[in-house]
Amino acid sequence: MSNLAYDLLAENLETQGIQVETLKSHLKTQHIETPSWGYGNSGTRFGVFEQPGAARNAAERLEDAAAVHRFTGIAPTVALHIPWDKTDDWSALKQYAADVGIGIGAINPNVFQDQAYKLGSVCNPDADVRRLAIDHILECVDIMEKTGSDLLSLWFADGTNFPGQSNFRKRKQWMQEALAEVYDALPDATRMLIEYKFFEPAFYHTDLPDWGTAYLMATKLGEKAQVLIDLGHHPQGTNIEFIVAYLIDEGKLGGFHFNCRKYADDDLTVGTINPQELFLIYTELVAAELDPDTETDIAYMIDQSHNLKPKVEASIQSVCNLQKAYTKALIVDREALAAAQDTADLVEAESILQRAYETDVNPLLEQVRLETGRDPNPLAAYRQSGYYEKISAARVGGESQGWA
Ligand code: PSV
Ligand code: MN
Repeated sequence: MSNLAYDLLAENLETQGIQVETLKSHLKTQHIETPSWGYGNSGTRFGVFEQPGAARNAAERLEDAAAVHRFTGIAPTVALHIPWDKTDDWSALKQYAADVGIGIGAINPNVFQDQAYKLGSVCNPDADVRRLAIDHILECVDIMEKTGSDLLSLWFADGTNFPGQSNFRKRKQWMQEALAEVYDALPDATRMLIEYKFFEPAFYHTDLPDWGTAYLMATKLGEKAQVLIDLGHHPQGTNIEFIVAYLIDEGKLGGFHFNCRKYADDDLTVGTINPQELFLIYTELVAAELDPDTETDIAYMIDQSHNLKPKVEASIQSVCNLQKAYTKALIVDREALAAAQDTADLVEAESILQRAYETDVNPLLEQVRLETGRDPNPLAAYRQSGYYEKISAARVGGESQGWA
């Protein structure tokens, strides 16, 4: 069946020298990982509002991630957080994931919630606590082997709240020692991603506050260690696309945590308030993807907790926003942009980006979904599917294992 809007867009793109079949093949292989913790009840430090149908355990979180993949077609894996998703039978959980149609992605150790970590984990002045934290991360390396995951995603809440509280240089060395021990335990063909965050939960200093400190650690460790950028973890106004380009050029960009920071961390759905920033970030990512001389292996993950929106819907919406940003970055006229940059034609260079950003790519995305056997409108199809009603009726009572 011919779709007029798609035909017109395709014709328009072809006239601009873009091969639509190649473009569609990029879109069909896009891979966004959703977080298991986005499917369970969560909240702010002021409270947690429970939702009907919220996933209570790892199995239910896998089911929801699989539902997001069924409707979007580009979210085939889910990240796990340990101990929130801990089980005593990993092979059964792995099999269940395969049964419901989802793969297990990054393993995230949790060295921030236990009482022992009140003054930090791998940078805690108490050697016993540092040992506890390292042992937990090593347990997660073991879980990687049991689940077939090839990514260990590390974030440390370590920092201090008061001047004089702790010795910065000792803490730096403890961080290095801990990461080195974990690095040595990593199985072949796996990677460690080091995430930074400039503040919270500590407010005086943070041990890995920015891409530079994470980069330094990753560089000291070796090839298997790379930096993870979480969009929510920068001061206001930071040019994240520049950090992306810089780390790619150094071969050190390993992964992303997508979300939207309005005030702090993962406040909102990726691409809601900052769609242009997201597009500019993707413009750098796509530039590397299309460059035969640049090698990248970047894990694209969402890191959001959906406190008010229905969780599966919010995840579908997030995945679709990322799909749109990627598409717009793929239709940037790269040759014309390079020419405008070479001749310092500032107005033309910006206009080229603007033209791509302002293009309505929805007809193309609808076509791609049809060609991959999905409904052209994932959110509407999900709403009609009855999944939400089914989980709301089935998931009543019981203990919740996780954040809340
Ligand atoms: C911390 O704010 C963070 O971004 C880390 O990635 C954690 O693993 C995640 O959020 C969940 O708390
Ligand atoms: Mn994160």
